[in-house]
Amino acid sequence: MIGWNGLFLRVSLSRLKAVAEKYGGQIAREFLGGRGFAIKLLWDELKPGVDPLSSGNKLIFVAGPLTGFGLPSSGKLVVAAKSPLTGSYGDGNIGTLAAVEMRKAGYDAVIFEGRSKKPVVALIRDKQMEFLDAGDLWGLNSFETESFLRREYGRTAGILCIGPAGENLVKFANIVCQEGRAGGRPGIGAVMGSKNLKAVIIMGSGDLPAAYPKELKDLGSEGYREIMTKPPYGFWKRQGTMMTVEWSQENSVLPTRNFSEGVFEKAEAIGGFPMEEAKISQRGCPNCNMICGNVVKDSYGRESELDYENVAMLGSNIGLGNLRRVAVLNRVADELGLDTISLGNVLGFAMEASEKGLIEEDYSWGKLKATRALIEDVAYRRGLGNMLAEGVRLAAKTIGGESSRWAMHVKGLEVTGYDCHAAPAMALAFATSSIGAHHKDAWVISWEVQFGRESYAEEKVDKVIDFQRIRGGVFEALTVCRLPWIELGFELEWYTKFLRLATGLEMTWKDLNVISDRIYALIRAFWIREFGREWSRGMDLPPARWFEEPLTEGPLRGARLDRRKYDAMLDGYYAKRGWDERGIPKKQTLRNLGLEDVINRLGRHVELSD
Ligand code: PTT
Ligand code: SF4
Repeated sequence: MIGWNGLFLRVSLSRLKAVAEKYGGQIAREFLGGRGFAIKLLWDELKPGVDPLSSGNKLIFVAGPLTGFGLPSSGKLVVAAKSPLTGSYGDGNIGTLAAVEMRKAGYDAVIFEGRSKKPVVALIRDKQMEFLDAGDLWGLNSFETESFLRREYGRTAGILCIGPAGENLVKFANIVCQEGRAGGRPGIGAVMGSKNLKAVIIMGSGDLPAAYPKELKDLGSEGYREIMTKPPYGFWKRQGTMMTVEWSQENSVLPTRNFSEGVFEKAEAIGGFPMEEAKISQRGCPNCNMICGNVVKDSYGRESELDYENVAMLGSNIGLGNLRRVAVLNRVADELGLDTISLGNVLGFAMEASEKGLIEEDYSWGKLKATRALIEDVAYRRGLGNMLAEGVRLAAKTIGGESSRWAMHVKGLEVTGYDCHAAPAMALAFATSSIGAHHKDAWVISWEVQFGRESYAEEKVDKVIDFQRIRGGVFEALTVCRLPWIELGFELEWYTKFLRLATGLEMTWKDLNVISDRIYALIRAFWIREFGREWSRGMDLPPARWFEEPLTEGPLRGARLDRRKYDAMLDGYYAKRGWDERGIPKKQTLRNLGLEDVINRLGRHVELSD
């Protein structure tokens, strides 16, 4: 096995011990890395029904076979665990030096098990492992924690940490690094907090093994040059994902006031162009020459790194039309270690509940001071904040009434920044994504706008699956950034070439798609195992609001999803995936994907179709 290190580091936080563990080439060939390894480990090792915030859950940091080589946008890491927000498989993809350092330290993954009695920092320095007392760090925000550790370990150490939200087990707490990279939307930061693990520092000094090192290096350099020749490169460097604000507004998909509308009257004030005026610098992930983190000064003069999702969810979705104020909320979310997307959802939900008189507290749309205070209440679990800290699904259960109709989530994970009243394919993508409502697996909205919004044609189902294979499967398993491909048109063939030179394996995209389908089927099996007889195809539905309440503003006024046509689309989706009418993989499908062992184990929880 070359390209992979062939080693996992298994860390017991209960015993404060770590062992390096070899793994075989078969898992590498069948699951590649990243999300593939994460689901394989969680499926094999977690007890079904384990409480995600108990010591029985495992927190996995895992890279892919391209991570750490000098290849375009390859400094990313998958962070995964059973999610406390959804109750099933959860992960995120974070740009971090820790990805590169972990691979140079000789590991492809670090698996944290158990729970430390006291707060600790795990320090991995090549093959040495230490546990540092984190008593003084507990309670600090993520920026303070990182800067404290950097003073000791320097600029090049890989550092991942949690803020107070992770410590307080907020169900959508994430992991933060480099003052603005953040990942693990489905509460992976809360899992880290439940283990009393405040931060992880990784420093590696080894060389990564490659099948053809010189050729790989040369092709990497060529790839970097190629990226710079792509026509959208210049504009991308100026705006990054922020260009999407104007696009979403033009196409009536900008989430507005808790996804009740797709256009926002103050969109112009929070878009890519005002961002350019406010921009003071740019940051990004390691090994990337198209860095896209736009740093602006917020209303208080503090730095805040903006991406589209942050602005859509903490701007239009809560009725806030001032970029520097949005930047205030984004900065606070980063410091506290809260996922901005779920946060924007629970805030929008609370504002709507307040407007409708379902809660006593007065939270009007778009008020900076009150919203900021509410965000802190969420992180510290005070008052209404404590209820919102459970995520929008549970908050709606608590409030009751009709509120679950406009609690914007799928399977418990809050919807990301695209309104789908008039976007059936994107709604299907959210509904069938492997972790709940995230666009990462299949961002089909831009394609759908060109194809035609009204249609529920088979091509849409094909496109969702196609994207899930490429993005949710291959990019997440390789753990490289998908933005060079999707935003600049950096061709997919580069990745099969990189993989061959790194690992010696000749794989076509057809081969990679099979790996992808295996990963997707295993993640689905994990969901079914966790929910057992409670599982139903109703879990693959987008939020009720998109079916029931038409848009009242903008060019698509009157639009809403059609339930009957959506159901037909979902049937088509299941059939193409080889899943039955409940959305459960059939025995033959599992066999075809080399997942025979899953048949028996899953069969104990639900009846499987042939
Ligand atoms: C990702 C999700 C996104 S998706 C954004 S903005 W985006 C939000 N960013 C947050 C943030 O910032 N602070 C915070 N406290 N919470 C945040 N939550 C939200 O998290 C991110 C980039 C982006 S910016 C995107 S689309 C792409 N995502 C990729 C992916 O998922 N896979 C992949 N192979 N490549 C990707 N490239 C791009 O990476 P999650 P990052 Mg992210 C301030 O974490 O859980 O996956 O959710 O990690 O390093 O910040 O890079 O318009
Ligand atoms: Fe990170 Fe952006 Fe570069 Fe992707 S394009 S690797 S998200 S800086």
